[in-house]
Amino acid sequence: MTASAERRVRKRILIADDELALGRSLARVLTNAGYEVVTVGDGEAAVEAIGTQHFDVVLSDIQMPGMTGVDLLREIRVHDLDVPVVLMTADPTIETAALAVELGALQYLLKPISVEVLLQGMERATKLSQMARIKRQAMELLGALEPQAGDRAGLMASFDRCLGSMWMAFQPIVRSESGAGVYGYEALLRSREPSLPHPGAVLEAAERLDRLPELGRKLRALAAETFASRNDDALLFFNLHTRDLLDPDLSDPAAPLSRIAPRVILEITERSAIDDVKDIRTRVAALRAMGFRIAVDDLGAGYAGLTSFALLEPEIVKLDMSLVRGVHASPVKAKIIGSMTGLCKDMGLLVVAEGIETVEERETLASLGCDLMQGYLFARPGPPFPMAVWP
Ligand code: G
Ligand code: MN
Repeated sequence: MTASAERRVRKRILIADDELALGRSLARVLTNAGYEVVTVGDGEAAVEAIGTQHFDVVLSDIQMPGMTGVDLLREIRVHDLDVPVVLMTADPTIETAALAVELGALQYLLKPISVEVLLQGMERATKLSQMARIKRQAMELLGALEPQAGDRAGLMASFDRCLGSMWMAFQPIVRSESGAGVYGYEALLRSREPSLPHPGAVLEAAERLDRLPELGRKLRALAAETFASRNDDALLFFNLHTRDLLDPDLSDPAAPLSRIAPRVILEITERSAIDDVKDIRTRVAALRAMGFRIAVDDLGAGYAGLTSFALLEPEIVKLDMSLVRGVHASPVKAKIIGSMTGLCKDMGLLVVAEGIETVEERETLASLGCDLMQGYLFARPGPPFPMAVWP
């Protein structure tokens, strides 16, 4: 099925609310909008429905007798890891609502809910529900991640040497349409330390030595310093470690990267968990208020589910290169990418395809709707700033 055909199937919504009149009126609005709706009056009935039927979205009240919406969320995850759960509450101060989002609810809606907010919320939720399914297909296709092993000896000395000699490479990100017009550059850590030869090794060392904040600050300063000298409108794509979100320096207005925030896209990878970062939504909102934009990196190769979309509300997504590789010869990959780009377009997100190495991959990705492209085909990462070609 194509992405548009998938979208035409009627989506099923489960409403759980002990105020039956309200549940019915929500159901009426959603049915008129083309959804198939099942309404139940408490959490227990909701759990039973979830166990026996398929739903694309669950819309539940937070305070219900017997079982709260948050308990319900936990129960639902026993049966279905992906279905988006949207919570409703009449109490804007309620802490459970914010907590529920950190636990895995997609969002919460404040009662009374206007028709417009309801329909918008359900449209986003059904799109993300499809996204979660497609991501799971991608992960099954690509296989799980392998844990990294390592050796501890000499790590401290190696890391010190590395910090003193590392540099930032930049790789252009080009527009799919205009034949290599540069949209921005991704900054990439490069090490000169032989015992920590690639970025993964440097990050792992920093993690084990508890020195991630120091590494992050240094990298942000290096990238910002180099980029500040450009006076065009190219954007800087900068990779954050999830731990960086906890560093006050990241949101310090005086920090070097903060000063060019409106030109910066912060990439946050799906390869590590973000839902254990305390107050992540507040932190991301503060970054956005400073002008930063957010990209979900490595889509298709990391965690399944909707956490990254729910917590980060990204402006940009970057498809992992394992999905991109050989896409012209893989109908399964092409279908997955086509569905992802279709959904992202509907949600107003830009899609970057990473790791493009051949003209065949580029042509297929352009036809599948990727807006932006990055890879050795256009330019390898290099000292500031490599020229992009369009072979
Ligand atoms: O995790 P993230 O997607 O930020 O990593 C990007 C990495 O991919 C960089 O280390 C970069 O050197 C590498 N890279 C960039 N373009 C290509 C490419 O076309 N092919 C391959 N194999 N690697 C690439
Ligand atoms: Mn990246």
